[in-house]
Amino acid sequence: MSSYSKTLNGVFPSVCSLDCPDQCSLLVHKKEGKIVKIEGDPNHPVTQGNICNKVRSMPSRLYDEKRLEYPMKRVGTKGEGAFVRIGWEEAIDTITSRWKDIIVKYGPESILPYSFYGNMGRLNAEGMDRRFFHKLGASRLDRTICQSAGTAGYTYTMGGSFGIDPEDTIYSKLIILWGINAVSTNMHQVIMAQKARKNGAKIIVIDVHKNQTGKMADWFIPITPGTDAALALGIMHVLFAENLVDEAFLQKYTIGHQELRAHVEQYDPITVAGITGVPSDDIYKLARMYGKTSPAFIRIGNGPQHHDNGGMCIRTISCLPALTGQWLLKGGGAIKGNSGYLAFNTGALQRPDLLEKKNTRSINMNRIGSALLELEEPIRSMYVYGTNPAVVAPEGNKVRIGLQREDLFLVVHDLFLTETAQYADIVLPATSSFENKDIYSSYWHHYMQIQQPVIEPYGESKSNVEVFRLLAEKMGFQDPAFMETEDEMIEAALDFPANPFIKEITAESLKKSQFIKAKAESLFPGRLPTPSGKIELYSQRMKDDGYPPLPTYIPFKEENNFPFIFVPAPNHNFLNSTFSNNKKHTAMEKEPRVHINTRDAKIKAIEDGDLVHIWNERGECELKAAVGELVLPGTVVSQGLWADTPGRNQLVNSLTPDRLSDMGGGAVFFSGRVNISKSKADID
Ligand SMILES: Nc1nc2c(c(=O)[nH]1)N[C@H]1C(S)=C(S)[C@@H](COP(=O)(O)OP(=O)(O)OC[C@H]3O[C@@H](n4cnc5c(=O)[nH]c(N)nc54)[C@H](O)[C@@H]3O)O[C@H]1N2
Ligand SMILES: Nc1nc2c(c(=O)[nH]1)N[C@H]1C(S)=C(S)[C@@H](COP(=O)(O)OP(=O)(O)OC[C@H]3O[C@@H](n4cnc5c(=O)[nH]c(N)nc54)[C@H](O)[C@@H]3O)O[C@H]1N2
Ligand SMILES: [Mo]
Repeated sequence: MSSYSKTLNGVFPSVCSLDCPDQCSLLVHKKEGKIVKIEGDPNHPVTQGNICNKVRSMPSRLYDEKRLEYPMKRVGTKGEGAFVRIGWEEAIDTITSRWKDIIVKYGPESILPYSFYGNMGRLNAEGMDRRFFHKLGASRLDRTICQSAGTAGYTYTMGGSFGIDPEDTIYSKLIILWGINAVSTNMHQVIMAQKARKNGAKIIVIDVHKNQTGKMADWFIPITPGTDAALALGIMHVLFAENLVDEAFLQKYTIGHQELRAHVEQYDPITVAGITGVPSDDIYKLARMYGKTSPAFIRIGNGPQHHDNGGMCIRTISCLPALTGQWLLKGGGAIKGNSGYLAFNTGALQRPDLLEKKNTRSINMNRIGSALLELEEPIRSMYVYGTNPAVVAPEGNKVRIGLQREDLFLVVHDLFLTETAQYADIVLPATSSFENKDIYSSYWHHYMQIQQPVIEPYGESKSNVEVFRLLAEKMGFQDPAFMETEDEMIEAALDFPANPFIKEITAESLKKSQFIKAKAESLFPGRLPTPSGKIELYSQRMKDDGYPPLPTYIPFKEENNFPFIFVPAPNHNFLNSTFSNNKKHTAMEKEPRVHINTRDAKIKAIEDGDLVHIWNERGECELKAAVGELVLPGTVVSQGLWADTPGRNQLVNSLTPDRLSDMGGGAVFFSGRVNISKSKADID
């Protein structure tokens, strides 16, 4: 049991556990033992006292009447959602005895852990759970739903998740928010961009949707989905053609610039305009602005990499700062992800050595529907925690049919009876992060933070760490790894001489300071973790892996002939599907809508506010039409992963494909095509 603060009233330092780059430092106000208010910590150099609406309203989620209080077992048919209360002992007994049975009959690989970062705490998201499933010998899960395509692409160019310090972006003179809805998803980047703007910087947003972020830009550039690599190559074409490149930087810190110069000749602005929908004059203007303004900063978002060609797209965009030598300037360069600076000892935390069979099968989480339905060696049991695949995973209809399999023993551990939990045989109640001890490392800023438990566990809920300890004990696992306390796990994770940047970050120093910055050095001069040690404009490693070695535009995979590319992006007031079941948050977000261009709406006889059907061969859903000029013709955009609502089909992921992106086994949520009609009768 982790001990929590017994002080009933007061203000406690805390961390936001949500899967968000900002990873805010919080001050939690407690009254009579309950959290009554959450605000941003004014002392944290990035948070600076500002937090989003979602987390300011978090107390209403923590004490939502629907919050799970005790374990339950299914009594009705699968998916019906009928459960009765049981005790923890029965729950743990049932799970372990079913698993022992399954292991004897079918082997441990017929059990699959299925998790993501509903809580970013390292011990709870990827600590004791990993140890447990390694020891069990369960199938491994390829956790690729979020940023893996882009990370793979960025890594080919830059060697790892290393960009610039976001705190330096206040010095930028040109800021390109590229495929990131930062107003909603990275608000502190926007605050810094606005500071830079006060000092004369211009903000450019490149997106398929003029959302809140596009609206605050000095220049919004709409683009056809999945064509950003072509735009980046068009910029490179102009930079080389007009001698706007930094030859000295290219010579010293990159390889392949001569090959790149010849290669981008084919991407002239007229050709690129034809691919991207960005007028050639704008491509010239953008390239010249980028070539002539220093320091220039590109914040690379997640949108462009959720595509068939997402890896190559990010690989291509990440070549740009090198062309004009931006990396040498404070506030120049790019950020795709920065988790490299806070790398910790995953070996000690996750203990992969406990997995005996080294060639244990691995299942890509993006293909969970197909995996549940089609694997020759079936998944007989799945244990879901920190994620809600019935809503967030692609090919949603397949996922739900898979979850409904009578012969699948499904356990779900969550704070709520999520859409996924509705299909469970056993439901376990989870503590919120405010009830746990954990450490947090951001994938955008450079701070590591500690969470000390602020409140007592809600009802009978338990943390992921605690549940896996109980499961280990009942499975008879003797390894001391399963008896470690949270403090010991933190010490093990932070003991990592391989990353000198975190040398001064220890369990002790974190307890004292709450957050500590990685002692990162600037990337240049220095050796990058690429094979050559330089920025790889030409990548031999890509060639060896079967990709074009130079940045290249690759069109989408062919699918159906439906007229629209469908981009079901996140919204402002939810965090993926989290908050979609909390009244306060849904009230702020109102209702799910699909943005469609006026021209397309006219052809389809759709008016603003109409309830429209969206469909393809994978599924259908219905959303309210928002008609206007916020998206280009041929593209439709929805926002948010909405909870199931009786009488409405709002499952946007029933339409998304579960094929994998070009790199990293990533998800391609935004590369599917759909048709739209005003009434359901028009579908046939
Ligand atoms: N409020 C809120 N914040 C969040 C989340 C949330 O759900 N809600 N989710 C969190 C998580 S897990 C993540 S990964 C991040 C994601 O946050 P972001 O990095 O912002 O990524 P997305 O919101 O997926 O997409 C960003 C933008 O890409 C656009 N887009 C889609 N396809 C393309 C394309 O081909 N080209 C270009 N240029 N733009 C394109 C979309 O319209 C969208 O505006 O946010 C985190 N923060
Ligand atoms: N159409 C479409 N689909 C998408 C995306 C998109 O942009 N469009 N974005 C994708 C991306 S980038 C991501 S990252 C995924 C994210 O998808 P998920 O990882 O599924 O994220 P959430 O929907 O927030 O669900 C997290 C769940 O974890 C639970 N949880 C929180 N803390 C704990 C804990 O400590 N223990 C346990 N056991 N449970 C906990 C929450 O209650 C919640 O139900 O969605 C992907 N799906
Ligand atoms: Mo994500």
